[in-house]
Amino acid sequence: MITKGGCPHDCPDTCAWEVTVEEGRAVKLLGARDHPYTRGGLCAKVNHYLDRVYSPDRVLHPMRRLGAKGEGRFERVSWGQALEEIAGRFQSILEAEGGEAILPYSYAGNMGLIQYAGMDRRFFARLGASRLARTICGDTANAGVSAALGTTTALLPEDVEHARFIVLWGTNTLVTNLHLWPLVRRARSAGARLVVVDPLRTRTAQEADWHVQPLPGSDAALALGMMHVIVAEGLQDQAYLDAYCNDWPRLRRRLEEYPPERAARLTGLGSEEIVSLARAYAGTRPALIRTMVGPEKHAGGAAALRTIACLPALVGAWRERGGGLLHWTRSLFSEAIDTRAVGARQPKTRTISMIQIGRALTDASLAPPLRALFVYNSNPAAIAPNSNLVRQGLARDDIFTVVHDLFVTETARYADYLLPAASFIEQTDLLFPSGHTYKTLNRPAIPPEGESVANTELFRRLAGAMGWREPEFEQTDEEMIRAALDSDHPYLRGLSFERLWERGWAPLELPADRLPFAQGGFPTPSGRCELFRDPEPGYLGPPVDGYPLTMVSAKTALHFLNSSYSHLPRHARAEGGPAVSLDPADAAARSIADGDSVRVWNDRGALELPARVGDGVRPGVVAIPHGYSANVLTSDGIADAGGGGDFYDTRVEVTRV
Ligand SMILES: Nc1nc2c(c(=O)[nH]1)N[C@H]1C(S)=C(S)[C@@H](COP(=O)(O)OP(=O)(O)OC[C@H]3O[C@@H](n4cnc5c(=O)[nH]c(N)nc54)[C@H](O)[C@@H]3O)O[C@H]1N2
Ligand SMILES: Nc1nc2c(c(=O)[nH]1)N[C@H]1C(S)=C(S)[C@@H](COP(=O)(O)OP(=O)(O)OC[C@H]3O[C@@H](n4cnc5c(=O)[nH]c(N)nc54)[C@H](O)[C@@H]3O)O[C@H]1N2
Ligand SMILES: [Mo]
Repeated sequence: MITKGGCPHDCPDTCAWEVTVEEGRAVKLLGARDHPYTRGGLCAKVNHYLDRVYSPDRVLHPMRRLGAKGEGRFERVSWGQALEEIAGRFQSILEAEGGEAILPYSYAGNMGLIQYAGMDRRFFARLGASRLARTICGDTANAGVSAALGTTTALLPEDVEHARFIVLWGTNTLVTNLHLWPLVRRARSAGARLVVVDPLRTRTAQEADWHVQPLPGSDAALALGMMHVIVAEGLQDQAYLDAYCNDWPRLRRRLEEYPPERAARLTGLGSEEIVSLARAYAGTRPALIRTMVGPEKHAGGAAALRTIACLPALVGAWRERGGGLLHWTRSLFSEAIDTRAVGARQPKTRTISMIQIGRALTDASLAPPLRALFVYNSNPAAIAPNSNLVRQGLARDDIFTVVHDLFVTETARYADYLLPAASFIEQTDLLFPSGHTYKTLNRPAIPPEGESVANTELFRRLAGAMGWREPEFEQTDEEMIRAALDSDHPYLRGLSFERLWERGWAPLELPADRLPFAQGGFPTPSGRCELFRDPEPGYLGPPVDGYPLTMVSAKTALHFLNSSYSHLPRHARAEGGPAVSLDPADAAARSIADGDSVRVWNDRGALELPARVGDGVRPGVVAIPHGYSANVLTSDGIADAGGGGDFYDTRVEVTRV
């Protein structure tokens, strides 16, 4: 039997798949060939998703901690016992300290509509728990892009093949957004030139016609330097600026501060390279810039993205198909789908940043103090910055910790109760991607393994154990999805739950001749592209904390998804273990040779790793792939807008051991 579904991972591609089940066991999981965007392809991670489903290490029963927090020793208990004890603890915390002493911690381990945010939001709202600022990914970039454009959705991926100049600006398409690549390839075979702007020589950068390698965090300076050249040479589209943009005179004055020589100093590039890039960008049409989240993870991340987002207006790139900025597509779905129907109105309790969870868990002055932490859809001990501090917080015996996951993750080792989560092929959800415009219905191919449950079911059970009888806790998964689809928005024209169930996926009904902003119409309050509102376009300068090298820990691990899959032998083997990449000059200055064992360290922690000396990074930069332990070293500051982190501003020293 074949069941249609799709991948709810935190990834722009949201691939459609088909699962073959024989005698109750899933034996094959393949990309759905009829899907117009993902076209039967999956990725190096999900090609072996069934390894995850049937892993001998999977958590299949509720477990209670034995031994000390962090040891990861558990004993099996029944669901009844686990629910009763968790509900009991929550009740006594409610009575003693109030709901704010309880903190949910979740992110996008599952990005589906109802498994990302659904029953859980209702549960924590009813509890009056502290709120979590879920800003670890995209919010800073989005703050920058929407300050300029009024939206986070402009071009669509299908526009890429019409472009003749493509800039992948701080995004590693071949690793993180694989299904965009065929469109890039098609544009290139029609003559497009491909530029990658990235301090690392990623797989994607290696494939580019031109790899521009600025210092991390310096994109605003690069974009302003390009703009300076464009304006100095009269290459701007003055008619577009006058008709559709605000604050051109102020931007123009700001540009005077960024002649190419200064931009070169700030970015660590040559000024000729900035001049050539500016001329090529302004002189080739259509010109498309693709952004995701790489450049956001800096103190000036929002200013960087907002400055980049102003470039298309400066040269009038929006005028033709294939010109402009491609960022996300998700806002199209949130306009059309009634997401409020599945969540809950959150009471105005205090908010704690997920970026600074280490600080919150170790802050003795919090009032009320944190007494319980409930982790699901995330692995904060591995993915949140400054992870030694996070672990110090997780080790506290006076914070009751529940974790719901499929594996004994770094975080789960600290759990008082570890509850088994269902895999993607064992649950129902509506998937709406951030990287294309086809929604997918994920149908369960097999029943949950062992005693595992989907997030929705977990919080239904917990609400029951709390004695809450409101109908919102009785709604089934299907009812929740139907409620969200019950919308007369034109993008959903002709769509029904039944049709989705049958076919697996459906496109959003978008206008065929969609040419956003060709004639202005920006969804900003003024209706114009805002060239100079908060955050102002400008360069905030390099990080200041002492150490000489900047460490970028980006998503270069092809076989991991953040920390997911790092626990599976096949994926871990294919990835080959962590290492630190160094530029030959930086290595020589420290007497480090390729393969040497080195210590990478700063005030927050230290890692001992093999050194990879070569062209993987530019001078002044080192790189450790995200998904291992890089966060022992990372900075836990907050970016200039949107609440994101400054992970890639981390400064370190490297010493041979
Ligand atoms: N294989 C795989 N795929 C994934 C993921 C994964 O972990 N593994 N994660 C998923 C998630 S959660 C997300 S958010 C997306 C992210 O997708 P991307 O945004 O493409 O990924 P990142 O690795 O965060 O950043 C992209 C690049 O930005 C570069 N970069 C860092 N700082 C700067 C800077 O200041 N300027 C410039 N120009 N570039 C900079 C990094 O070196 C990196 O190569 O990928 C998703 N897809
Ligand atoms: N150093 C560094 N740190 C980073 C980044 C970086 O580039 N560098 N990137 C940041 C970014 S962009 C992001 S998005 C975050 C990602 O951070 P997280 O969202 O925490 O990502 P994962 O490590 O994949 O952890 C997801 C967990 O959810 C579990 N899970 C999967 N499905 C389900 C489910 O249905 N139910 C439950 N209960 N659990 C499930 C998985 O098993 C996994 O343990 O990391 C951030 N941290
Ligand atoms: Mo992310």
